[in-house]
Amino acid sequence: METVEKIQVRDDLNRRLQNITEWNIDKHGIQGFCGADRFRIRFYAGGIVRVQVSRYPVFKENPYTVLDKPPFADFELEETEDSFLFTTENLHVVLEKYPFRLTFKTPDGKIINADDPGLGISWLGTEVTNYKSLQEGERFLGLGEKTGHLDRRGCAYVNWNTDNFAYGVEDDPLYLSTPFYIGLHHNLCYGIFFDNTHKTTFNFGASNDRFSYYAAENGDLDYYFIFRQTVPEIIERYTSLSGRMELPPQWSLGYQQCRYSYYPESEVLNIAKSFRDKDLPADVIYLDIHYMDSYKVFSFDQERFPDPAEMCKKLQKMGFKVVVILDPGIKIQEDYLPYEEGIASDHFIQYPDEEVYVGEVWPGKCHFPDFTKAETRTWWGDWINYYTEIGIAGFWNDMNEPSAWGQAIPPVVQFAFEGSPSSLKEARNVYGMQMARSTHEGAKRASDKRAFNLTRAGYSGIQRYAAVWTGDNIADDEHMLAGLRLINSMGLTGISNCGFDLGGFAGDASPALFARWISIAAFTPLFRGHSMINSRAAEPWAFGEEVEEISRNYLKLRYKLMPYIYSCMAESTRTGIPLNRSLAMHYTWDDKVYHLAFENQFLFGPNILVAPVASTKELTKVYLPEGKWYQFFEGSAFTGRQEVYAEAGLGELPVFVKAASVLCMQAPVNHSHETPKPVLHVHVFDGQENSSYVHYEDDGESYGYLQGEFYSRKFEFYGKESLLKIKPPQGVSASKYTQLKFYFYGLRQRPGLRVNGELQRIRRETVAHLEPISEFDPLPQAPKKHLKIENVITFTVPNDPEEIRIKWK
Ligand code: MIG
Repeated sequence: METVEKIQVRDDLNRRLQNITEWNIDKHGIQGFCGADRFRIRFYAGGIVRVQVSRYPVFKENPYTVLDKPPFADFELEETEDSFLFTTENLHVVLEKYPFRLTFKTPDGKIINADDPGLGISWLGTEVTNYKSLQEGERFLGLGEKTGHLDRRGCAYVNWNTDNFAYGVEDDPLYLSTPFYIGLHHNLCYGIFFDNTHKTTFNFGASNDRFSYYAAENGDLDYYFIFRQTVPEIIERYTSLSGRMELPPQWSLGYQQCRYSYYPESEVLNIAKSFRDKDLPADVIYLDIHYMDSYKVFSFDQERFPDPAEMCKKLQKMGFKVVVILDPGIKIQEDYLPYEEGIASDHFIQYPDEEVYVGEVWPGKCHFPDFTKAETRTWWGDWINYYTEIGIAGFWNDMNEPSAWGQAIPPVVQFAFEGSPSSLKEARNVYGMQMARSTHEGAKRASDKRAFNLTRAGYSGIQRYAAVWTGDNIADDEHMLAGLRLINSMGLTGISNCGFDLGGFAGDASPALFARWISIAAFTPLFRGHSMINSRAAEPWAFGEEVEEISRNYLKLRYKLMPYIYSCMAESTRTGIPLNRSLAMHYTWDDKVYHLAFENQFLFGPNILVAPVASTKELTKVYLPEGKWYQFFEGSAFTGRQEVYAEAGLGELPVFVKAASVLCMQAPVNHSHETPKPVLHVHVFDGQENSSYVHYEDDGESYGYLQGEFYSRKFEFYGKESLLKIKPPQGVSASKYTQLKFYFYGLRQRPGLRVNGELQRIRRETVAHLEPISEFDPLPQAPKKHLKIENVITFTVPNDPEEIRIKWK
């Protein structure tokens, strides 16, 4: 046995994990010791391997993220003098004994991921680090809400949930920590979820050319290694560990109007009425902190909101749902029930000497609930009833990093951490997620309707409890585009429902910026306008008539796309694959998608490609990946794997649809509780590939879908056979649509269309997804362009439950 220690270092300062001295193989893997340090390796189904290394007498685990472990996988073991070779499913795992080093390989011997031979796993004081050799050409994706580029190679990041007001587009950290990334090289992809809630650092070859690493200030080296063939499969596995989103209420996928703050009641009602008067579809209006009495959560200001239940009723009649902000800080004030109860039942965070911690936030001096304690979560959750009972339908968990004036809560404060008390150092990154969880669980107990829940802070697994928004962004083009990278990156990290403050929170949007931002945001899951106190008015009508018309166009488009959006969200609850997908998700090995000019492009669901453009540009280059693409608004077709120029005047967002696909739309509605016209518009884009798509409907707000109260129907597209099969529906509910109207793009002049064998009579129609914009300029240089597609082949058939077969030549 040789020892690798050449230089003597002080053991407590810099120490490497050493030789394996003892081990024990069991059914699920191996565990043992390297001197005083313990390790354990477990093999799970689906190409997942968990590695734990600890300097403590028992392994430390995060109780909040991996709630259900996948089934164990079988493995074969070959032992040599100085190594173990585990073979499981598609993976070879080599564990060297002297010293402890891990290498993950494919069955044919290609290295997927390997510990740095010299440094492997090491400690600097209490900080534990796993060094991984950089592979040639290795790229890195993920880490959720992190600024920077799509490919994170050469960059380093810190996970430490931070209230970062008006952050710069390169700032780190922000509000949310998801220590999961995907590595890519030589057509191999893997995921690593470093499940440690302490402050963690990820370095993807920043300031060095030797290794990537992840490190945690304290706790164990505890990670899940995931090997799959494709990025979506890795996300599917990662979300099988960290959880998936529940189906949000359909209204929450409509337009949401927020403001810091709308008050009093008359203003809230006026804003809602303006949406209806101006024919601008919307579903949600928010109450920010000014609805509260002295900023006390679970209270209303009596003067501004004398009868909130009555107000909610009026809004409900107009088709609006109300979402209220919740801040965790509980004002220290006698006779304020949440304070009294919190003190009496020990719900607040304390110092180790048992003095209750005091921090200052909006209400003044506050105590903070310890959401890492089950009783406290139940207590907070029960308070949610205060709102649901008066008709509030959604919750907005803010300031939950947690944030307190000074932004430096002393790390010594204590948290119950599910019975193994800990300090802020371990609890900070999960605090926001546990607040969101308390709210979500409370809302579920309080009502049989799905509530909408939104959070600013979170940790891996947050998708189970809430949607996420990217906090206090800035009203400029750079921020808008950087925000899309945050959203797409969250999608790579299991967060399927997220968005940004469209228009920008801090600062004043220009009319052009607002118009562009609302057009782009129509293609993000959370579609919410918000802006800061003392900034200019930022409703869709506040920027002049032209911007109002553009906004109306994209608001209506959003509602026309609702069948597709809702179906994709339903799919995501089962797979974890998000609605917003960086091109790296499906075109992983195409270098162009990482090019700085194209890295913001994304797919919205499986079929729609959006090329975001700054508001100052009228023309842009778009990269179309492999396949064939149709300009969504104009119908023209392009072959992929090329850069094309696309016009991008204000109101004209470059959007493309993938060939060989089906896109289901409906007639516009004013809000999600308005019944759409009973016609499902099925847009079919001809192409050579095969594809399938599951259309999904339910009542949009109850939990009945879990008992089969839904309607879903699979569309199978066979490109080579020129065949579309619509399979019989599933679920016990009826469809809202009694007719299917088809629109075919890319067919020959006389396509000889047959429906169930019968020759179908077709019509030719003009399709316009956007209305023409009025001419506001008295002396225009050129007439305004109306985006439309002429001569689209259409026909309508009843939405019969038997299989429908459509064939063309
Ligand atoms: O200290 O509630 O990110 O969206 O409008 C600021 C007021 C507190 C921060 C949130 C923002 C919200 C604001 N809040």
